[in-house]
Amino acid sequence: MNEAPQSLRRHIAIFGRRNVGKSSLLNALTGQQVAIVSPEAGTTSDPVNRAMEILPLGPCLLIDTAGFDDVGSVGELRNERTHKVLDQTDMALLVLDQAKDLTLEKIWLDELRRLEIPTVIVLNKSDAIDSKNKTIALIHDELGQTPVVVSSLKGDGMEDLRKALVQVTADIEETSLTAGLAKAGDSVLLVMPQDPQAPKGRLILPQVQTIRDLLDKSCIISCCDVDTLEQSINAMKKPPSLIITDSQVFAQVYEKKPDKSLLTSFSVLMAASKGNIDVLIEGARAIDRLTPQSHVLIAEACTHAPMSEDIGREKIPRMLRKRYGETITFDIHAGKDYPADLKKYDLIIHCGACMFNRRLMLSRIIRAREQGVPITNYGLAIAHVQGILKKVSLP
Ligand SMILES: Nc1nc2c(ncn2[C@@H]2O[C@H](COP(=O)(O)OP(=O)(O)OP(=O)(O)O)[C@@H](O)[C@H]2O)c(=O)[nH]1
Ligand code: SF4
Ligand SMILES: [Mg+2]
Repeated sequence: MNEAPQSLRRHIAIFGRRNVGKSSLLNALTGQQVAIVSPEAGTTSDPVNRAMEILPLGPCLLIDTAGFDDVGSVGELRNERTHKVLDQTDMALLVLDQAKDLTLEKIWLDELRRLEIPTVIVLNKSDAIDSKNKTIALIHDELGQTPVVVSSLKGDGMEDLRKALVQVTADIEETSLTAGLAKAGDSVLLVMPQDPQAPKGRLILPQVQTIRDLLDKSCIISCCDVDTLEQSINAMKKPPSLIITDSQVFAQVYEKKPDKSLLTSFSVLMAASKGNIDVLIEGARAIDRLTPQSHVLIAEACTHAPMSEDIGREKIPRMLRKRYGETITFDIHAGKDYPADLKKYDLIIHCGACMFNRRLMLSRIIRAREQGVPITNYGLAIAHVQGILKKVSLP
């Protein structure tokens, strides 16, 4: 339980052709022989994950992949798996061991740049390269970036690689969940109804993460249910500066909240920390442009057994049917299998992605944007339909 959840680890994926030393690099970075290495091309057939701390980056998940130049029908399948890793990649290491033909590397680098994934180019096998400076210059000319030079075999250059990773991290820093909404000494009231959807005996991840974020900021935290909201506020010497609510009871909480208290929801905080909040708000407004013929994709990032009164499968469809009638249609996709072709949809309503890293949500947002389909999340959709979105405080 002391381990950082995967969603909070920086996902660093290692890409490159077969045999360039990707698995050796993972071993050299972790200081352990975790990935199988061999002179045979195609040794790694499926992505291999390894959790580790990289100081000062903190908890990371290194992902070793199969070489992206694999051939044949099985090779094609491996390439597809490697390509799928992009969806969860916060940072990439693009590994090469020569500079003669960089056509494939160029294609991959273009894809990484398109997905806005910060990338470090790594020239491996420095111990076996004769004209190092010439090779570095060629790579720079072809790919527009100077490689970090390492030898995974000898362990050389690992410190330079860590430094390069730290440098690119600045681009993808996840901000504090309550950034700009709460500061040290503020009193914050959390409205957390524990309905049948809530897991028995524990709190859900967005609530746990919010409490941790507020504790780190030295805020004064209180929790209540909607039924005890008024009592809780009355018991306070002054109104809380911020109320964070479960989005399903937005409207009730808004009715009862003191004028001076800011109001937001756990899902709004998640939307801001996991994705691009502006795009997701724009997506929520697209609800007004739906018609009785619209086709909506409900996307859940993980698979869980549907529950009665499930927010994605029941509450949101019911809410939109009430407005647009029974002919509006919904497709539900759960887990990592997110449809590649989104064009048939008029709107995507995504879950809060609490179990996943920021990159997964960002890559889904980029894909939706490229295909011209608006995307929002559960909490923002509910807030918009209830007419509360304008009144919600954004981090
Ligand atoms: N000389 C030298 N050889 C290396 C270095 N890094 C890896 N190798 C060798 O290169 C070969 C391939 O290494 P791997 O780490 O298996 O390469 P890979 O990219 O994971 O290969 P696939 O899994 O087949 O895609 C092995 O024989 C390694 O010993 C290095 O820094 N220097
Ligand atoms: S479906 Fe989405 S919001 Fe629900 S637990 Fe999974 S990742 Fe979190
Ligand atoms: Mg390998």
